[in-house]
Parts: sequence; C-alpha cells; structure tokens
Amino acid sequence: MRKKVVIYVLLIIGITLIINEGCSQGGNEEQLVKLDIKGMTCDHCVANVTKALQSVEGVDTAIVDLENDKAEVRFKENAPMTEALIAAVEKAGYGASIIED
Ligand SMILES: [Cu+2]
Repeated sequence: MRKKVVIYVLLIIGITLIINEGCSQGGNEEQLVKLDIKGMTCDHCVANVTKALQSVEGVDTAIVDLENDKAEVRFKENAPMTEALIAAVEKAGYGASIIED
C-alpha cells in the first residue's frame, strides 16, 4: 500500500516537471534584461557588443540598438547573472549598465 502511494507521488512530480519543461520551451520562462551601452559609434560596434552578449552562457538573443545606445537581452531562467552581461560588454571595450524599469 505504501509503495503505491510513493509511486503515485513520483508520477505526479514527474508529470509536473514535464509540464513545466513544455512551458519554458514556449518562451514563457524567458527573462528580459535591458542595458545601456556606452561607446558604440557604428555597426561594427553593434556587432561586437551583440557577439559579446551572445557569448554569455544562457543568452538566447541579444538585440543591440545603436541609435538609442541600448541592448535587449533575452535569456533562460536562472542564467546568466546580469554581472556576466556587463563584464562581457566591458571586455569587448564598451560600457554597460542595467536599465531598471
Ligand atoms: Cu564602431
């Protein structure tokens, strides 16, 4: 009797995990961070910053806006730390700071 209960509980946990996985694949669990970027002057800079942001583990997309000196980065839940994004941009030779909404 006990064993059956344990198996049911494990089944429910398993199903819950599968459902959550399905949701994150739909993009609902993605996070968005907006950054102010300093030092960009041309499309080459945009490419450098985009590449730097996309090199950070967990980043899905990075859209860099030269005209407004901004970047929008979408990444999977739990990754990456915003500090890692800033560090990557600084390593590429530009400045970055988080835009708080
Ligand atoms: Cu440039």
